[in-house]
This record gives sequence, C-alpha cells and structure tokens, in this order.
Amino acid sequence: MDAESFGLFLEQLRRYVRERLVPAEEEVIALDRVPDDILGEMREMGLFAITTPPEYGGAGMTTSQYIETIEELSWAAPAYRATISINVGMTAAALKNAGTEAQKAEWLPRVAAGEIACFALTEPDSGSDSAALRTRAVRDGETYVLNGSKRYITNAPIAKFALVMARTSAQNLPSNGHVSAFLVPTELPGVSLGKPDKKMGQSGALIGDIVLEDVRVPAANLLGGVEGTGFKAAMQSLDNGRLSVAAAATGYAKRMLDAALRYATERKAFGEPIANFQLIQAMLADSRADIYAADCMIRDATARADAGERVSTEAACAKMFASEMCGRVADRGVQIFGGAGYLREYAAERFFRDARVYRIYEGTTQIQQLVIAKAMLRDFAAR
Ligand code: COS
Repeated sequence: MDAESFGLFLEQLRRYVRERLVPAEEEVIALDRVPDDILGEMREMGLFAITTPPEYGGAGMTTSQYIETIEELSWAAPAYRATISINVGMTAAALKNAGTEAQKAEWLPRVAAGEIACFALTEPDSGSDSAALRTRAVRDGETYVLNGSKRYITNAPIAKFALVMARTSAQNLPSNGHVSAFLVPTELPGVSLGKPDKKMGQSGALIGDIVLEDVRVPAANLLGGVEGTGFKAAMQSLDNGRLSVAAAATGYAKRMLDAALRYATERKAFGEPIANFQLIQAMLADSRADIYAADCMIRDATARADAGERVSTEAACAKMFASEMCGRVADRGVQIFGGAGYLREYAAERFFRDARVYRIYEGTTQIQQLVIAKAMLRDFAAR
C-alpha cells in the first residue's frame, strides 16, 4: 500500500478503534464474542484483507504496515485483533509462502473477504513440541483421510475453514518432513468444532478444540501440493504471528499506560495527585521506556522482513520482550491503581488478566529463548 493511503487508513482506524471498538468492549465481554455488526464493519473496512496481495483482492500491505495496523487495533480489547490476526497473519502467510497458484487463487480471496479461518497446529499432547503431533492424514485416491484432535485453536468455534497440520508419515522424518498442512473446510463431514473454552482473560477471543474423524479432504487441499512441507510453512507463519503478538502486546501496553497515567493525575493522596510522587513517576517512566524498546524492536524486525531477510530470531526476540514487557506494564498499572486496581470495576484488573497469555501463545517465552539460542549456536558453529 502506498505511504499516503496507508497514513489515511491508519488515521481512520485510530478513530474507529477509539470511538467504536473501545466503547463496545463491555458488550464483547458480556457476549464473549465480537458482535456480528462489528465483525461486518471490520470486513467492510478491509481489515481481513490487509495482507492479501492486490491480485487476490487485498490491500497488499508490507509487513511493517500490517504490524503497525495490528498495534493500532490493539489499543482496544484483544478480541478484535485475535479474530482477524489468524486470517491476515497465519493463514494468509502460509498461503503466500507455501500455497500453489491454484490454492492462492481459491483461498486468498476468501481470507480477504473475512471468512473466518483458524490455524490448527497444537494438540492435546503436543504444544511446544509441535512436530510431535498425532493427527494423521492418509492418502486414499484423490483424498486424504484425516483423524485427530486439535486444542487451544483461536477462532475454532466460529471458523469456516482451518489450516490443519497433520502427519503424512507415521515415523518422524528429518527436518520434520512428516508434517503436512491441509486446507480443511469445517463444513466437511467428520469435523466437530468444540464450544469456546472458558479463559482467564481476553473475553471474546474464542479458542476451542477441533476433532477430525475420518474427514475426507480433497488432495488438492494439501498445502503446496507436496507432502512434508507443513512444518516449515507453520514455522514461517509463526514468525509472522510472533511479530503480530509483539505488536498486540505493545499496543495494549500503551492503552494500559494511558489509563494508569490518567488515574495517577486524578487520584489524590496526601492532598495531591499521586502523579506528583516520584515513586509513581518511576513506574510510569519504566513503562514508557519498556514500550519504546519494544516498538524499536518491532520496527527493526519488520523493516528487515520487508527487505527480504528471514527474521525468525528477531520475531522471537520481539515477541519475547514485548509480551514480558506487557506483563510488567500491566502489573505496574494495577499497582498505580492501588486498591482500585484489584477491583473488577476498574480496567486495570482486566488488562492484567488479558496480558498474561501474550507470554504463552504463539510460542511461550521459553520457546522463544530456544529459537533465539538455537540460531546463535548454529551461526557460531558456522563461523
Ligand atoms: N522458517 C523457515 N524454516 C524453519 C523455521 C522458520 N521459522 N523454523 C524451522 N524451520 C525449518 C528448519 O530450518 C528445519 O529444516 P532443516 O532441517 O532443513 O534446516 C526444520 O524446519 C525443522 O526445524 P527445527 O529443527 O528447528 O525443529 P524442532 O523440531 O527442533 O522444533 C521448535 C523447533 C521447538 C522451536 C518448534 O517446534 C516451535 O516453534 N514450537 C513452538 C510451537 C508454537 O509456537 N506453538 C504455538 C501455537 S501455534 S499457533
């Protein structure tokens, strides 16, 4: 997207987030989902199409633009980003990186039109060790028969299709070549979508199970048309997804800090606003510096991605730092709110619960450490 159009888009989004999405947060919490009228507006604004190339009906944003959009959106409750990010981040990335021309032509416009997608990698018995998945895909003529179950899948309860990672070989193969990815419409016989799980926070961001029982998927839906490319496709999508989580955590941290700053100027103790006290100022300043550091990492990583560099390490660093940072900002927010920070009535308590999962999903902090250290050791050995 050209810089001028992007600037206008971002300005329009900022207004929409503050005037429409933030006031609707209570409704999202009460319903535990993003209301249909808002989803419709988000589709109309083209939010599901931001990363799809123009030839497939999208806006064709660069990685930097897409991640800046996510950060802007993440000023509001996390459910809004969660709903679109699987489409624009994970699924669109997998299709662009690994899909055949025919798959791109069929599925990218559907992603862009806002048909809700989900990304089904994690299973009840494999999470961080994603290559240990058990879901099987067995070729039978012109179809694959899929059996298995997936867990903690964002958007699963409302998804129209899923990108399902499954093993096409009973044995583990080198480079995790036993993993393949399939585009699975959820209306196919044998697909069951679980009820939304009850969670600590992030109301309205739906996660649930997917159970696959003898699901016959056309062989044409094997991503890339070649078995064994699913792990790499999933990891590439995760690089993208981790940048999105970094931006989500940073956008939300800005919202939290704004609330804390406002409260500190209004709340009085010892006869004056608590913002006058240096110990409160220290917490505000630490949060400001934390957010700035995360923003710098995100800007650098996305600029590198746009220059064609592989950014697995930078995405892992940004995701790890930003999600941990968001936890610190949320914690300081509760501290600044004091007693009010512990009450449901005030937003600081909700922010604190919402922030926790950023350190877990799209790869825990410990997985990011592994990814970063593995690359360091590999590069060192190659010196
Ligand atoms: N981009 C391109 N290729 C990648 C890649 C990436 N980001 N990450 C891995 N690969 C490739 C590797 O290059 C390797 O291929 P070669 O052997 O040909 O070099 C292959 O994929 C296997 O990679 P690796 O050996 O690193 O796989 P491991 O089984 O050791 O797994 C971890 C690595 C643990 C880091 C991985 O399983 C992981 O990220 N787990 C967490 C999953 C996760 O984040 N889940 C969250 C929810 S999913 S939405």
